Amino acid sequence: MPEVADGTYTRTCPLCEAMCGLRVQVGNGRVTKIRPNPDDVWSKGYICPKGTVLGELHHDPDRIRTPLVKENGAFREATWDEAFESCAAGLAPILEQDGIEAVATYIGNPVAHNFALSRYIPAFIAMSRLHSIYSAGTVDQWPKNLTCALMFGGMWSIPTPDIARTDYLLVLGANPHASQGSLLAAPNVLGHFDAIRQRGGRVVVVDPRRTGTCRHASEWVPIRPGSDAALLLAICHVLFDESRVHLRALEGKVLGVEAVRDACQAFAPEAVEALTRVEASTIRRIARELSSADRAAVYGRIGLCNQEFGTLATWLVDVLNVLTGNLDREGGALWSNPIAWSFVQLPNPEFADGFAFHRWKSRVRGAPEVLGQVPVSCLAEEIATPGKGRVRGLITVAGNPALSAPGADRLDEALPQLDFMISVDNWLNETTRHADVLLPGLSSMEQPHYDELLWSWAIRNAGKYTPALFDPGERPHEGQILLSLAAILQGARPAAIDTDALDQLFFAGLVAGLTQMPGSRIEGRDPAEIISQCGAPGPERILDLQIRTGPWGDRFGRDPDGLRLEEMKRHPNGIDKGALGPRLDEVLKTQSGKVELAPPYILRDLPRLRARLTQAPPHGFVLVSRRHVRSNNSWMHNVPSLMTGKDRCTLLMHPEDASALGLEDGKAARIRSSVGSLVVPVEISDEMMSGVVSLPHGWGHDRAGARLGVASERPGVCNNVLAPGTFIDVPSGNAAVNGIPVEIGPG
Ligand SMILES: Nc1nc2c(c(=O)[nH]1)N[C@H]1C(S)=C(S)[C@@H](COP(=O)(O)OP(=O)(O)OC[C@H]3O[C@@H](n4cnc5c(=O)[nH]c(N)nc54)[C@H](O)[C@@H]3O)O[C@H]1N2
Ligand SMILES: Nc1nc2c(c(=O)[nH]1)N[C@H]1C(S)=C(S)[C@@H](COP(=O)(O)OP(=O)(O)OC[C@H]3O[C@@H](n4cnc5c(=O)[nH]c(N)nc54)[C@H](O)[C@@H]3O)O[C@H]1N2
Ligand code: SF4
Ligand SMILES: [Mo]
Repeated sequence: MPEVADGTYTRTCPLCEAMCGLRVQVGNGRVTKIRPNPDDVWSKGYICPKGTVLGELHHDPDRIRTPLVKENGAFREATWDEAFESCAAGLAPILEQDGIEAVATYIGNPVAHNFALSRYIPAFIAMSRLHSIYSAGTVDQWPKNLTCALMFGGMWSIPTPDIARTDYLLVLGANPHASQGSLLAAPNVLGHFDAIRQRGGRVVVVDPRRTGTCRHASEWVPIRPGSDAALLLAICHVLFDESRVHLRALEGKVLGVEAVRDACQAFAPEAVEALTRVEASTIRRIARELSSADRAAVYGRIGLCNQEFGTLATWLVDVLNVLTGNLDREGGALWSNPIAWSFVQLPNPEFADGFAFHRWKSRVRGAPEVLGQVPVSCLAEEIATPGKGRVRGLITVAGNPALSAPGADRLDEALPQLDFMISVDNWLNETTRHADVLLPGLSSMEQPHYDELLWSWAIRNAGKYTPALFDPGERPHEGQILLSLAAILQGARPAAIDTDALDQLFFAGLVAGLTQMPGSRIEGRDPAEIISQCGAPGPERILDLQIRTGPWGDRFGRDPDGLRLEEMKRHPNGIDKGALGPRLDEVLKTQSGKVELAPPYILRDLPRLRARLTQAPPHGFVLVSRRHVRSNNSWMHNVPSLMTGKDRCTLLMHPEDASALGLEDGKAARIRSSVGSLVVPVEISDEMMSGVVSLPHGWGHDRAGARLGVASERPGVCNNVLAPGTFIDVPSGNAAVNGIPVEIGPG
């Protein structure tokens, strides 16, 4: 008997920030087809090729459904009780001898997309008392977190470009043609770019590669990787020089305008030409266009963050939005106000007295802590270097750092040196093959869906709930897995763990915190009274709380017509509360109560950039990364229908560069950096600017012991073998996986 009745079901795709609405057809207990949902209030029928493969992911014969425990070097299937007993037995000697300090966790990207993980990762961190925390964040948005912390007072107070209403959009280091938008949640981003042009506006894309996004833009501006901060400072320079700074409604709400004026003195357009390879006249023109447009927004993403001057470049995006008076303004950059708030919006008690960095340093390299983390590239040496404080135990949660971290091969060599490793993951892959215990979560279709984090930078104030489609039976959701692991880390015996009781403890703390939080929508209420109105433990109860205490919530009876989860459930196509509006006063949490345009910590990095202006531009090639719409970081290459067509793991190179090196299209080249070397087929294309080559990230599926039948047939190579772990953006510690100096020759 099929467990699900034949029919068509409404769902939200959990794979990326576009959060598209889907219609899933089920026959005989299997997904037979997935189409876009035209009635979805948010995505209105938009979808990309990945949205159609959720069935393939769910039915993937390689997806792990039963816990695996390693015995004598080989995995065997185990019961959940056995698996947790193994976790406790494996961690016990480490905890007894060296304490919790010797156990680290690595938190991967899907945590942000998974219904249960996103709502229980805070509980896991708090209850386990783990403090050695690594994450994909330090190869991603750490510079943005840093600049938002200092400028606006919240590391996740990230303004989103209002692409639906702007007239002028300056895009740097983002390729929504592949990514579908990042720190910018919007379905059909490129459709918005087209619409901007159709209404007479302009879209300018700054990128060393003429990406698919450029086909939807008015102009492509090629730039030398890593030099965007100089370009943006030169734009600021022109704004000051030509009296084009107009704060508009921000007048009186901003500190540090003069300091920015001083900072960009040395960066006249002519002074940055050689470094950026962008002509001074182009820079002046962009500055004039940006400041004359009625409504304009600057938007930067991974190409800005994952580079040597990630913090400066990321900071300057919002500096320009302020100097042109477009921050917190319709058609500029605005903060969303989602139906269900996210945990990341809660005040962080660690920084109650303001943000402090470098509070401690990593043991081996001495890398300073920033926002509670050191670069993920430190993890390999922290495991491999003997001595007091060595990382002996590791818990990975939905992450594949053996491919995604810079210096990936070093980590791959270090992981077997751990005394014990646990992975919470749905596949046996390059990372999890090293685990001693693999604890699988549910598939996205075996659990409800409602994005926890991503609505925080959505282009509309909205929300969407999807119930589970397939019954997971007795298998625990990842919240229960994490709570069990937290208890084990605190010394509990697995047989004695009651995850509902732990859930209750976490939830009660959350409610109590909200009742005491000034300005919260249940401030001053009795926590017991609130909890009595909530349902059973689980991620849905947390979501219900997030909705009911959100801007449109029922405030537990205070606003009887307000929203609650029950009401969301009656609207499977989502609820839309309209376009974004100004809310700076609500968002701003700096100590000064103003936007801090020139935080000293950020300005301190300027001399490092200024030095580059007078240095001779480096010779040789630099490597950047790319994404493809049919991949998702490292973990969707096992989906047969996404793997058809020509090889995608190629080294993109300009025709003149290829002919100078005597390389032919489709033939192998050897690419070397200071830390590694790879052989990879060349793909010649004039979409690359000369001197820059590009490899996709997330490949290299040829490792023994992984169980990825489809991916291993076309493994590709891991570009992070070439990424030196010490090549970082200094203020944030974020990895510079773009702009890596490389040498290239025949393969
Ligand atoms: N060179 C280079 N390196 C990069 C980047 C780059 O552009 N260039 N990009 C960086 C960025 S932005 C990111 S975000 C990171 C990503 O780095 P990671 O988060 O480490 O890697 P992913 O490839 O996203 O791996 C996701 C893991 O989660 C598992 N998984 C998938 N779905 C689920 C689920 O529902 N539950 C559980 N428990 N597990 C699940 C997968 O099997 C896989 O093991 O990579 C970074 N690394
Ligand atoms: N299909 C698909 N979608 C995804 C992902 C995926 O792997 N596949 N990953 C998801 C994740 S985790 C993230 S973080 C987002 C990322 O989303 P995006 O930021 O849009 O990421 P990319 O598509 O890698 O585009 C980055 C662009 O930066 C350019 N670039 C590199 N170096 C520089 C530089 O120094 N300066 C400038 N100006 N540009 C530079 C690259 O050439 C590339 O075109 O995508 C998400 N969405
Ligand atoms: S753009 Fe594609 S992967 Fe992203 S949510 Fe939509 S269908 Fe899913
Ligand atoms: Mo990412």
